[in-house]
Amino acid sequence: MPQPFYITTPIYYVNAKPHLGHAYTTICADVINRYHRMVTDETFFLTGTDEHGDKIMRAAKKENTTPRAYVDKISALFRELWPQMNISNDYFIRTTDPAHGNVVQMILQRIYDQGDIYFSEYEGKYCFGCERFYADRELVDGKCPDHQTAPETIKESNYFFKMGQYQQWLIDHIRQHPDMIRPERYRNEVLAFLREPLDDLCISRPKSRIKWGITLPFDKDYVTYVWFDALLNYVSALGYPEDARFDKFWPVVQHIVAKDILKPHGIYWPIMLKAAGLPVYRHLNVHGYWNVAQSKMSKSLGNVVEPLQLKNVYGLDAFRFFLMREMVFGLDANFNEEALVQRINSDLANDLGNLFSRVITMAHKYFKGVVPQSDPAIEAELSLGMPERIGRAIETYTQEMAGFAFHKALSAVWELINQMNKIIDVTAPWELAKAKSSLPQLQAVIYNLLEGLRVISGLIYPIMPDTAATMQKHLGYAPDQPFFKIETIKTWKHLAPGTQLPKSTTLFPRVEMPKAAAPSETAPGAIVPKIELKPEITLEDFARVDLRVATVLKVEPIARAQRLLKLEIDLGEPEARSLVAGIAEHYTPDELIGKQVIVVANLKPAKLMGVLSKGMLLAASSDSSDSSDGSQKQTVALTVDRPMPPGSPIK
Ligand code: ME8
Repeated sequence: MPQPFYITTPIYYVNAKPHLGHAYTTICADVINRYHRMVTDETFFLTGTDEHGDKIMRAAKKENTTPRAYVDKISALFRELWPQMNISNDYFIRTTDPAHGNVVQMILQRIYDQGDIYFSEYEGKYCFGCERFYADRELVDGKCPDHQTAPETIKESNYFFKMGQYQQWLIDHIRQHPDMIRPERYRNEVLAFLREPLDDLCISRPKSRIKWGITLPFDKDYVTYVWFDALLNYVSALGYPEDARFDKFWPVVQHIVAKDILKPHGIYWPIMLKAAGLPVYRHLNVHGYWNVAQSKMSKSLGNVVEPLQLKNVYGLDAFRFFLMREMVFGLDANFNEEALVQRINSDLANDLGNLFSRVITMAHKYFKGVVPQSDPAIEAELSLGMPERIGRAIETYTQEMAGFAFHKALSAVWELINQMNKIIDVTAPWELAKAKSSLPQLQAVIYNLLEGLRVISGLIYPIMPDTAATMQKHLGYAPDQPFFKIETIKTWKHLAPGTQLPKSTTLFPRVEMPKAAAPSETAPGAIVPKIELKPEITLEDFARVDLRVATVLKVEPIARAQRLLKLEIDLGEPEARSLVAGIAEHYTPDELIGKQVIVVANLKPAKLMGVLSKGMLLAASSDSSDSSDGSQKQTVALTVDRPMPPGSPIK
């Protein structure tokens, strides 16, 4: 039974062009929306533009144009950008839509009629940038903390919303719904705000000062405060009050915002909903800032990265992937082109791209591009463990996606990719292809790898929809039968033997860092080694790896695995351990017996080609997993330079 799912982005101000921050939030919403479609939810995805208020009026004036012409122009920039970024929104709302204005007036009237709005004279410090009054305690050195300008003192009569009377109700509501605002740090931040008495909210602006807004239904000389107008877009976009979409989607609404607008969404908005007699949203998902060169990236500071420009340089999917993989949802992240290039080369070109082209190329080389049959008995003998590996990846992926931990969901997929690259190294299909007798093994290995690619193509779909479609096309699925439903992705052996695969393609070419942004200067003529380091780890991460000295007692070859040796090692334990190492091409058994080697002693035991391996031997290799025939590699086992008792820890 499909469940409804409703996701919103903030509606963006039209006082400047779209930038990276807007793109990030909107891509997050798109990813989560596509994910929910994947798990067969019926989804509604809303974005739009916030077009009223003083800020916009001043921006229009600066351009010598009318507010109407100005908002039409900038709103169109947002609306036209989203399809180019594969944003799958169902609706694009503008606060200047007449239907939206009607809903705002209806709700204002309702709250006014029940006595929650009053009229009063007020003198206060007003920041024109924020379009709001500031209490003295909120100012930093007498200045607005966001704009670093001194607010102006203004005195006027205005309408106020009795927010203070709902303060205790809101505290109780947040406590009773622990995951209403997430991640938890933002929930705590809202509760901290609520420890101070909540002032009533000034919700009007006299038309003598600002005309560009929605007129108060109970006083034609005033327009409503821009936040009162803006927040209600989430309700009006569903066709409230008549439309059935409201009844279906409102009860499950989730918002995504950055931390800059936590207060209006975490405090004003639930109280407005309560006063209007509408249910409070289910989740407010709050992310951090993208910082460019260490400072908040924003319109006013001018250090804005043009998202479209980077998408054109590096490709849309690579750009979407980078944003989702690099930022931990909820925390700030630094944006720099170098990190983007590094992720493209290591995660996309090297790990995923290389796996894809190796497997498809081998399917063509050994089976003329026809998906081979795979015998379950042979799969058991080889202990490739693909259904289990896939099951684990999907379980972690679904759990992390549902909780907005996109980077962790992607890590789970990349773990599967790395395991599959390892399977190629260990099973060495090019060796299996040498003897007719190992044809069933070759078929099983290639089929299992193709199935793994099929699953990966499904799982990356929310983040990289175009790449997912390309992969599926190259796995022989017709363009009109892509499968992006989790049930299909999970169906083991969905890929039919006998399917003809199109020729291979390069998913992600390696990219070079643009010259001007190169990280450091090197002396002329110096040889620059091309190494890519894995992401940084902490000392604690490293301390989890138990490295020990072991003495090799016995070595045997493994049938049908020309690259593997079975070792028995003394680790100082009561019994010898068995361990499988991919070094048969580099050592004879005799060379290894008696040698002291270094092993990862606490690695989870795994079966390789039917042999249980309890630990991993460390070896230095002259090349990573780049070569598809594996013949160029130099591999040497790590050892100690003086004899040590077996089991000695490496610290
Ligand atoms: O606040 N990093 O509009 P806005 C990450 N109209 N995200 C960022 C970002 C950054 N450096 N900069 C902006 C408004 N964003 C109101 C909203 S909603 C009823 C009204 C994203 O154009 C992020 O989502 O200033 C942030 O919350 C939003 O843009 C602010 O957009």
